[in-house]
Amino acid sequence: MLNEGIDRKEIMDILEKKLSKDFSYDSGSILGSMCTTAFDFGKEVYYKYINKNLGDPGLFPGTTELEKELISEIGELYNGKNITGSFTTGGSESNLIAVRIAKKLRPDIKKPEIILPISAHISFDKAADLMDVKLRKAKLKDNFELDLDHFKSLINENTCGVIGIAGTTSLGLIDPIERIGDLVRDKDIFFHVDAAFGGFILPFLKHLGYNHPKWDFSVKEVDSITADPHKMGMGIIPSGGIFIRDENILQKTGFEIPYLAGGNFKHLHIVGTRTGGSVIAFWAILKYLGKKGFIQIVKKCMENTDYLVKKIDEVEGIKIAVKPMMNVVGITHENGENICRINHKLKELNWMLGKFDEFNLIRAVLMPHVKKEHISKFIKDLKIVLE
Ligand code: 0PR
Repeated sequence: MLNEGIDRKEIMDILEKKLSKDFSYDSGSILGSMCTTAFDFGKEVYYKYINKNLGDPGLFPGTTELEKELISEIGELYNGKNITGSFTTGGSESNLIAVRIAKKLRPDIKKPEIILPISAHISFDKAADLMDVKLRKAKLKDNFELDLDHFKSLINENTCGVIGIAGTTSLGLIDPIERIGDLVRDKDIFFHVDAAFGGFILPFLKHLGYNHPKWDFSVKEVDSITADPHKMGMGIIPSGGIFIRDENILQKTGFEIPYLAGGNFKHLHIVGTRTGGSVIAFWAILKYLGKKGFIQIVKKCMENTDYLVKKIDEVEGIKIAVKPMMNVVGITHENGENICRINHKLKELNWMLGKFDEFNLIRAVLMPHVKKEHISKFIKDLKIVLE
């Protein structure tokens, strides 16, 4: 029942008590999340501009301009020119938007199909379910690489879109984006890259000497990219992004909203009212950290990734599933035994990792909040659990 109102202090005490059940990033317990603590300065900016609503851009032309500027700047980071797009609630919304665009651009296909790797995120299943699109999933090889021959064999006259992933949810791997591009060259098939996780690490890994394959707008067949500030961008939860090459997509496929106080406009979103605060916060985070700041953060994450890999190598009976391409480490049994069974024991010791039964692995994500001492402690507990 709603009461007569209680004072702030009491409310804060109640909240502290209730929320003490939550896991915290800085405890190191959260070893399997793709989110992290937002960058401090971003929080300050977010709080200041928390009332901005990009769902009615005519009322907030300043915020709208800032969003455009940010999209274009990130588009350049992804080797694109005049890239358009928008900030979303996260990777799921961005992927839903991409599937919808792929479908809308091909009204001639009565039973539209999308080809994607089996390792793709569940948001594509949601999109397919909601939009009545059929997904055709390509197999992976034993080394978790996409089986491109199988992928190719799934393309047919009903294909309206193909998906590649730059930073898979389970292992942080990058699909052969250029080779997928070859398969759809000069075909009227929309090519979307899901870099929800990879989008704010891959551009900086390059500067640390990692020689990863091309995954962005430098592959000229790539039509759109998902990249999430609330993952490796250290942005406010929730904030995702969709980046689109063709500036006419909005005109061609957007929803028109004619009655708003700020005036008529078109958008691609699932949601209506939309946070401007987290977009402004991300603008501030990118400006503040710059390339140099991000490279520093990414460098630490990769040092910790290498440290975990080295420590796993020293533990008998287990191994890494595959050499990491970014800060995601899959751990599996050396002899093929079920590793997922130990996950609940790790949870009892407060270690929260991801678990992927279909690939027989548990997943650690070395986000900026994970420190070397957390990894050492984790390895100790892992040894105990394995015994
Ligand atoms: N695309 C990829 C490649 C993803 O890994 C994810 C989410 C998404 C899209 C969807 O993003 P949103 O969750 O922003 O809609 N990957 C994580 C996952 O499902 C999300 C996550 C985040 C999971 C924090 C756990 C966690 O603690 O594993």
